[in-house]
Amino acid sequence: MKKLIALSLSLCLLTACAPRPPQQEQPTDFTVIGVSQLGSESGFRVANTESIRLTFTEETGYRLLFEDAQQKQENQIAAIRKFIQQQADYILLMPLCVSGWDSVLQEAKAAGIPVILVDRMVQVEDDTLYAAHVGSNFQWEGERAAAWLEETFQDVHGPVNILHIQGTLGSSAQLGRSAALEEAVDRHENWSLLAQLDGDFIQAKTYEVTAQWLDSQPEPPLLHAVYCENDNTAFGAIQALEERGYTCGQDGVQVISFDATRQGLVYCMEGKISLEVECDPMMGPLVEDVISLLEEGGVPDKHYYTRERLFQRQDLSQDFIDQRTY
Ligand code: GYE
Repeated sequence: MKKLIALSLSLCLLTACAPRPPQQEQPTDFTVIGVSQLGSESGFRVANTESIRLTFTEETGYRLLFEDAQQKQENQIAAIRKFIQQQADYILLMPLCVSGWDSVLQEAKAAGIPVILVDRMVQVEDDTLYAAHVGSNFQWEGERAAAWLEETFQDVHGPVNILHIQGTLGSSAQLGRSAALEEAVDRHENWSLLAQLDGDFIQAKTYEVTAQWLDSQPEPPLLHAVYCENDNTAFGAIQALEERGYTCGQDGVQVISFDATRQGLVYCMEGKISLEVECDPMMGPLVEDVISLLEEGGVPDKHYYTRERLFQRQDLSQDFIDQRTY
C-alpha cells in the first residue's frame, strides 16, 4: 500500500514538474459565419461550398452555420433570418437571383451583421446593405465568349445559327452571360438565336429541354454554335446533340461553356467543347481576407473579382487538368 502511495506521489510530482507540452492554440472565441448557399446544382457549386468549408474551420477560429437553400430564394431568406436569431458575426450569401433581397438585408443591417455576397450579385436600392461582393464579372465573361464567336465566324457571311442554353433565370450569372450574347447577336445581321432554353445550370434538365427542342423541330436544325452558360448545361446539351447525330467540335457544332471545371476541360481537350471561359469557385480565401479586414475595422472594396482565363484545346494538357482543384 505504502509502495502504491509512494508511486502515485512520485508520478504526481513528475507530472507536476514536467514541462508542459506546448499548448495548441485553441480559439475559445469563434467567429460565427452564417452561410446561405443557394443549392448544389453544378460542379462549380459543389466546389464553391467545399472552398468555404475548408477555409472557415474551427481550427482557424470559425464556427460555420451552413444552410443549403435547394435553389429556392425563400429558403435563403429564412436562413438569413435564422442567422440573425443566432447572432452570427457575418453572413455569406450566394444569392440565387438578383431581386427581392432589400428587406431581409435591411434586417441583417439593423442587427449589425455584415453580409458578404459570394459568387453572384444582387440588385438592391442601397449598396450599404452588403459589405462587399466577392465573385465574377459575368458580363465580362460573356463578352469574352462573344468575342471568340465573332472571331470564329468572321468569314461566314451566310447564317450563323446559335442555340442558347441559359442558366437559372434571373441570376446575375445568367443575366450577364445572356446579355453579352444577345448584344453580339444584335450586332450581326446574319446571326440568329434559334432558341433560348432554360437549363437552370443543371445537366439533367438541360439534356431534357435540349432533347425536347430538337425532337420538336420539323427537321434537324442546322446549328453552328451552342452557347451554354455553364459546364453542366454543356454536358447535357452535348449528350442530347450527339444522341441525335450531331458532332460537337471543330467540324461540327461549336460548343461554348463557362466554369472550366476539370470535366469541362477534359471535354475541351477532347475537342467537344471549343471554348471554356473560366469561372473560379474557390473563393474561400478571398472571402476570409474580406472578413479579416472587417475584423480590423477596415472598409473593404465593394467588389473583388476572381482571376479568370479562357481555354481552348491547344491551351490544355493532361498535367494541367490533373492539377485542377475543381
Ligand atoms: O457558372 C454555374 C453555377 O453563379 C457563377 O452558378 C455561378 C454559376 C456557375 O451553377 O455552374
